[in-house]
Amino acid sequence: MALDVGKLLAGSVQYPKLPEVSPSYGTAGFRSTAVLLPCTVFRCGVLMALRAMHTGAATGIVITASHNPEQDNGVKLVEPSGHMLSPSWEAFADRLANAPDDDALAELCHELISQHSISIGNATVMVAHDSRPSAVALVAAAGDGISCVGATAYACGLLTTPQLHWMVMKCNRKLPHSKEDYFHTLAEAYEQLTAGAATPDEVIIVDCANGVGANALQQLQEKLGAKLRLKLFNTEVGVAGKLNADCGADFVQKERTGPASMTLAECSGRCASIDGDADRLVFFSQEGDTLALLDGDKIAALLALLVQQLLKAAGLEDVSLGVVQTAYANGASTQFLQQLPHCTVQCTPTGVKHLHAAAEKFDIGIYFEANGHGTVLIGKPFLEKLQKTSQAGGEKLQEAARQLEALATLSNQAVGDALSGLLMVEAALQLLQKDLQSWGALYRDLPSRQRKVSVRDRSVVKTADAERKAVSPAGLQEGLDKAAASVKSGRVFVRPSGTEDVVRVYAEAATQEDADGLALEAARLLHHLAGGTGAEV
Ligand code: G16
Repeated sequence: MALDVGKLLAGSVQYPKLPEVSPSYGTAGFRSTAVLLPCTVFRCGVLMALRAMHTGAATGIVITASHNPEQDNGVKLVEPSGHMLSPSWEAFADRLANAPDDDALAELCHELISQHSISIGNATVMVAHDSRPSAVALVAAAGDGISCVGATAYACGLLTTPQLHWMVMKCNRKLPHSKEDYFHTLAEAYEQLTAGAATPDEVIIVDCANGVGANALQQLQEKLGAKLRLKLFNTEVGVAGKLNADCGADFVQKERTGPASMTLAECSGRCASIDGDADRLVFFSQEGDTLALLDGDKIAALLALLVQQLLKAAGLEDVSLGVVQTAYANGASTQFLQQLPHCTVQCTPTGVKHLHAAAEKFDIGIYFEANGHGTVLIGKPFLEKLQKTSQAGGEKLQEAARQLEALATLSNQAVGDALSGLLMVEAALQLLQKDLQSWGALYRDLPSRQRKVSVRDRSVVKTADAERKAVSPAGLQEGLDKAAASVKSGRVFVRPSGTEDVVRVYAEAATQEDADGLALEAARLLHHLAGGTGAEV
């Protein structure tokens, strides 16, 4: 069948391309103020329909701007494997999003169709959305884009981002993949992994960012029953102005303070915080005046210890175990992981797509960004080995092998998932007999500081070496090196954000004062050399 150009163009005129808007595929898809997005989302519908036809499998779209403000929205694109859109298609996504509304759009589609020998025919794109008010219009735009090239949009409704990724992955593996199956699978795997361990006395307090994760956690709680008790805060889903407002994983991690709506007493329990689309997770507990933050780095360290304990018990220490981080990983966490036996530590650029690809190369790959985005990947060859172990050997060995299998089911194999992560952390704490204090004491974070700098055009800042070095503008890296060398244990880098129109600065040092000073100096330098806007930093 050929592409129906008339139908495509008739669809596209409903979502006109605004000349002043130049969308760019960033760290995790397209993101902007919601009112500017309908055209981009319509075209993402077209793209993911063609990707589904090309692969002969379902693809996915999630309408979400994650931790960003409520008035923003965005689109995350999901491969048939459940991973993020293949980077080899990103450039095309950009071209499609920026094409004018005329024959050029059809020509571009024809180029993609012929380049990949796509045969136009039936295909499915699964579409979900978070709780933003702009979701309805954008879901309709995606649906129109999907149907105008002849594919079917399967409306999955209000879901967490990782839930949709999981459903696409399971659907294409011809496994049960309903919303209900997701909760059932997680709860059952958690029960298997923790069988024999004492159920925690403590209630886990979860800050839900007033987002879709609140609904999802309620459903998960129903499945978990008394195995794990959750008390949910910030559950005003769909209430105007509440989403991510002074709460959620990004707020807690960046501001180093508990959510504004929670009392000090509530914040001093065993607390977790997720973000607006429930793909990030951090733990915290208020201790006197300070907030003990257990971020993605600490989660990776805890899960690495759990995996090592299970591998040892199963007699499988010869497998390759890797932990993948980004430049944002606290230097103390990297040092901690590097001294673990049989554990390789790797650094990639920011973005789950990079970490996931690197983690997949290990038998067991743990990846976490410091912001709490991550999961544990357990590869098929390893699982086959495990199944043999489960059938042979002594009782203890078999038990550990079964636990590793349960961990492989509990951890979302498609993408980082706050719900799955929460259960993995709780299971690890029980099996390693740790509480938040002893977990936090695994290593002591170096003091750090993050800042944002607005510049005229953030693309002038270019980086190399997994974003640890700035290669442009000229003189920036030399200035950063000099500043870092002037303080004890100083480390600093800058990188353009792929989700916000800012350049980010990260600095760490032996003291908080030095980390703050280093971040400020780097921000000033950046403002000066990269065309800073607004007041001098
Ligand atoms: C997204 C990505 C993350 C990334 C974050 C910030 O998270 O999925 O991998 O760390 O953006 O990226 P940047 O620093 O480029 O703005 P989320 O939770 O917003 O979808």
